[in-house]
Amino acid sequence: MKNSLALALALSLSAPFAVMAQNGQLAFTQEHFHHLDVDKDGKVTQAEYRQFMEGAFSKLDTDGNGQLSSAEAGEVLSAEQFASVDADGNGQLSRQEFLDQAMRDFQRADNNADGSLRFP
Ligand SMILES: [Ca+2]
Ligand SMILES: [Ca+2]
Ligand SMILES: [Ca+2]
Repeated sequence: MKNSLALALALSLSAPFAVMAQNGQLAFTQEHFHHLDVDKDGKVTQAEYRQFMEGAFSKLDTDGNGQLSSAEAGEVLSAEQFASVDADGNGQLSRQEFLDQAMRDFQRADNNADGSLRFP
């Protein structure tokens, strides 16, 4: 669960449909996948994923200071999840911390390490 929290939170934020995780693995619905696959080539590349997560960060950062406070992230992250993304432990999530977590999620989901995700 905490391993894929950034993806889960971004999807839950931006999409009117539920994220499903099965056996601890990321599980996209087809709708999720199409949403992430901006150029509709059937693959979600790292660039597409990163762009999506940048947007999610901006959406969460309601005061626009470039950091997520626990209050801003509180809607989608538990205190424990927040702490695990807050790498330097300063009580704020920087864009870098957020994207680092997101890209770790991507790499974990990219089973064959070809730099893109495909809908199963
Ligand atoms: Ca694509
Ligand atoms: Ca903020
Ligand atoms: Ca931090």
